Amino acid sequence: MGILIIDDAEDTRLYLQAVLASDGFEVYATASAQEALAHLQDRPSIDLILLDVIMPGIDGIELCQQIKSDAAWRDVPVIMVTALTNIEDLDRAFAAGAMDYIMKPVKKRELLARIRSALALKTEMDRRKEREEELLRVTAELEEAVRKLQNLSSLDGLTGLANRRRFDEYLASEWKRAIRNGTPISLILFDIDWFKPYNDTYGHIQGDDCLKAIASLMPKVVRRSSDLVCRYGGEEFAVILPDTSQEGALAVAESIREALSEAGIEHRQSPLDRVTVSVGVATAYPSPSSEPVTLIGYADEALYEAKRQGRNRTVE
Ligand code: GH3
Ligand code: MG
Ligand code: MG
Ligand code: MG
Repeated sequence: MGILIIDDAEDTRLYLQAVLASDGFEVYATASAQEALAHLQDRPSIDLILLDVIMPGIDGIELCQQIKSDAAWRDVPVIMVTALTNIEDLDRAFAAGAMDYIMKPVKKRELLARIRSALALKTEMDRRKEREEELLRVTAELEEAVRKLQNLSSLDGLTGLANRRRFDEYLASEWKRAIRNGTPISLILFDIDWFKPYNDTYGHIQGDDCLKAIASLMPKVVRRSSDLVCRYGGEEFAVILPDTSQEGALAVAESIREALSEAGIEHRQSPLDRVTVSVGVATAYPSPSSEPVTLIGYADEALYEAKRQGRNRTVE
């Protein structure tokens, strides 16, 4: 254990040094604040500081303040060594961060007892700090794991879009918000045209790739951060558009349909020789007596109508 003595009186320094060295401590003696600071810079392995109060230049209390305001030394316990006449300074010494004090003339047994108890307190504080840091780390890891699980449980594994569970949650919460704010909410449902023949022709793996390709087109056409694109079912997708009128939703729906058609994914069994989608759009002004399921019903009817009218079109 390394102890740094700071005292301008040589006899005190020599005495403290002798007592501590004979008790097995590694002792460093300095005669001024400047000398002590230089020593601390060079030798960081100091476990405790014995600090005289009255010294020419920077006195003990000011030095204690300096040490305690430096992150590198903050945790090193400081014991003030003071003459009876400086007892009024003790309040200031404790305010400056001193852990304990000892009166001059220093008695050997008291000195060793106070040093041991300061070092024990320091060890206990270190242990507590370690436990707190460990607890913080574990808490952060746990929060991260919970976030990951929440993500996993709300995302569709194939496309990375929101899944049906997330769709239901988001629609319910946005429905409530729309009631509070008196704003509309729109829903787009779209379904791949002739997808069964697509799978039959190209195989299920390419069918999956087609679903992924469609999902990856979505960020370009659905841009508001409050909009949520979901994989609603097998080859059916949904977009929840909070605070969006019928007109706005129709524009988004048409840009989805066009973007897909323009992507030109080959589909020999489709009349247009490429993958297309049919789109249904519905808009509601939610009220406390209404339910989100009615909006889904309207969008579904519109989608069915788009299929009936020949596919690759949007119906509201
Ligand atoms: P329509 O134009 O009327 O929508 O005809 P369709 O053939 O697309 O409709 P249908 O509902 O008969 O077929 C949907 C097909 O989508 C059947 C099913 O095998 C396929 N499908 C559903 N989910 C997946 C999936 O995750 N991967 C693949 N590859 N195919 C899927
Ligand atoms: Mg002095
Ligand atoms: Mg379908
Ligand atoms: Mg289909």
